[in-house]
Amino acid sequence: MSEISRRRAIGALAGGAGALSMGGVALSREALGWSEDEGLYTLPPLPYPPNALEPHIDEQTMLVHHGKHHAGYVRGLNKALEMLHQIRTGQGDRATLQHWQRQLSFHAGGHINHTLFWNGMAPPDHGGGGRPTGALATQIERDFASFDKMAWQFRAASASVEGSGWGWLVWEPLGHRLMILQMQNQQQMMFAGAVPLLGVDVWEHAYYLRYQNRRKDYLDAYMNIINWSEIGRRFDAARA
Ligand code: MN3
Repeated sequence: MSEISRRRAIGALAGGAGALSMGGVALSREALGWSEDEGLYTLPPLPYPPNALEPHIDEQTMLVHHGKHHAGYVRGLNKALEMLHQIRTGQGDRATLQHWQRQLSFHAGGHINHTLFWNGMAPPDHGGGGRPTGALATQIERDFASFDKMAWQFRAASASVEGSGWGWLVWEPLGHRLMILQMQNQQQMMFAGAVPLLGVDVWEHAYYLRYQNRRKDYLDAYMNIINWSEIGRRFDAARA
């Protein structure tokens, strides 16, 4: 996924098509936690209480996933940016450039993926689950024949990611169509131009406490908490 596409996705997330009110919290430019004053990324709060997605995703998983794993990506991103700054200005070891470039890609991927992930879910009684409507629903029918076929491929592709990674529904703007992709780790196997719309985390840390090795059960549960209105908003923004 190119940086431009990531920025487009985050720009959309940040309210380019109008602020979204979710759980009383309006998403804004601060959705990604960038602090202009400090020149650092900060961990954005969850858009709902950590127990809000029970029983589909349990509170302890949410607390550890957000407070430890996602926080780690934010720290890693800031560290990579700082080390690359030092290398550019002659204070750092140029021989380590490749290492920090890899760190940048991995941790920026982690931070953006998780920010999209949290905001792409909602409790079932606050808009989670169901099916998309509007232009996204029409596009899904065009590109996958039906919502059910898309949902099947999304779950199957996500279930079969080797090791740690993500399943994504993306907008491919050149072909003007939706696609489902697998992502390994936080950044591999996405192609330039793909705009992320819906992504599910299939690292074991996302489901192991409740589901152990039953990734498919976790994915079935995940379908009950997808915030389709937010995904539809990202789709509209990606095509604008
Ligand atoms: Mn994760």
